[in-house]
Amino acid sequence: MTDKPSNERGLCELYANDPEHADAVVFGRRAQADRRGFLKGAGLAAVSAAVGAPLVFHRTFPSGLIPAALAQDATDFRLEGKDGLVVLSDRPINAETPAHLLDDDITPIARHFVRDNGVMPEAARRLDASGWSLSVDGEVERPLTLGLDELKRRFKPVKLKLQLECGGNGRASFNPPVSGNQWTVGAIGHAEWTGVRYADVLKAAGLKSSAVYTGHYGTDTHLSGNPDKIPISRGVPIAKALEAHSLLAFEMNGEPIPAYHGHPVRLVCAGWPGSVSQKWLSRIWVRDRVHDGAKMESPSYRVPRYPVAPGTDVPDEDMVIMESMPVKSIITWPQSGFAVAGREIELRGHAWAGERAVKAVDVSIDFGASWIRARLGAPPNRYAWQRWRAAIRLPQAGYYEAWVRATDSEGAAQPFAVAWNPKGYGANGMHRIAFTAS
Ligand SMILES: Nc1nc2c(c(=O)[nH]1)N[C@H]1C(S)=C(S)[C@@H](COP(=O)(O)O)O[C@H]1N2
Ligand SMILES: [Mo]
Repeated sequence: MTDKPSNERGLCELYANDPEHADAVVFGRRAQADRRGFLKGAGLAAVSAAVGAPLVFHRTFPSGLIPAALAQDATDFRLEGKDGLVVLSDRPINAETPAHLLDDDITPIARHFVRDNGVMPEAARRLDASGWSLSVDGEVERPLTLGLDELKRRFKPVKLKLQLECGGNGRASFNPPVSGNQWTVGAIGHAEWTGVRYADVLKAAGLKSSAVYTGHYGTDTHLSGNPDKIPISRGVPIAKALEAHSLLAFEMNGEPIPAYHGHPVRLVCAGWPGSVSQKWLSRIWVRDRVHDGAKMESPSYRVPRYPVAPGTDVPDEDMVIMESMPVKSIITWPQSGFAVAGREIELRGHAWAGERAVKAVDVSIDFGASWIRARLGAPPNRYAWQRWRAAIRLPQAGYYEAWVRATDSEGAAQPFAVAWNPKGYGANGMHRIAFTAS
């Protein structure tokens, strides 16, 4: 186990220049404080002094908890065209969105997280689709090669609001830490995608009865510069590809897909780890077996087939491919650190549940001792996130935390602390923010 999250160049530079700041960016101040034992065993008075206000629900404040007020990230890095995102790495580009910037129902392009495994293709950077084509081959009756105009002309356009979440979102909450980008809560976005159905394209090619899985390829290149190496090539079972919400998208929020997000065409196979939604899509290889492309192999995007104790070494053969992402929610208003004047506050945010729907959202302001049911909106379409709101009365002035917990259509609820796994996937512990009332 390593506590260095990544050996990618951007982070190395960051560590070389300012290791303390790098720790805060990469692990979050919460983990940083944890590792130093900063708040270990701190008494109530010390906690109150640290957050700058008395703890109203001090009787239910769990010992050893780091107050959410001290668990915020900061960074000086900026990504062009991305507004306020926290850059975890600049090569490859990995940037997440602070929770309060995810308040919109549709995430603006400037606020949608970016997760690259390799180097963005040059043509995409110039928004040049002239040389682009997509091939569909393998276990099909009629292999296809499609240009952009043909793709748009031949198949019916579909517009859907779809959540896209990185499998590693929330990894920073793992203890012991696991390697990889230390995403906190913001490797999630919810855009309106326009495209054609993956199913329609596969039907046009004619699936053979031997077709069981897809293999996706993009035009991005490997970080090493070696043209024989592929940064990522994942796939899905045929049933997921044929699902009516799986798209070959060419527009994001009504614009041609921007360079960062896969110009000119990407897949969106919602509800599953974001890695199956290939950007800069150039080839679909229909397979007669589970695809074995880059990052399909164990332990990438896999979780143990049985529960494991934190820190356990799990043999590769006991790791299974992650499919649906688990139920999750975030508080998008207020921003952590907000000062309320008065005794009333309306909290709001979004909730989503991978392949499932969200059935209920509950909020606590007393560290989980009691819960308040939030109002929950219906999703505009399947795989869209759902808006929740909760009007709360505060008993007195002081320091509060708001915790949020969503429950899905099968009754699965978010845990306080996530089940640990070796690669840090599917972390869905409750989101917490801090606020004070005066
Ligand atoms: N070609 C290609 N597609 C890719 C990736 C990549 O590195 N290359 N990253 C994947 C991962 S891990 C995620 S989480 C999503 C992120 O999509 P976004 O950058 O549009 O938010 O794209 C996926 N598709
Ligand atoms: Mo991802």
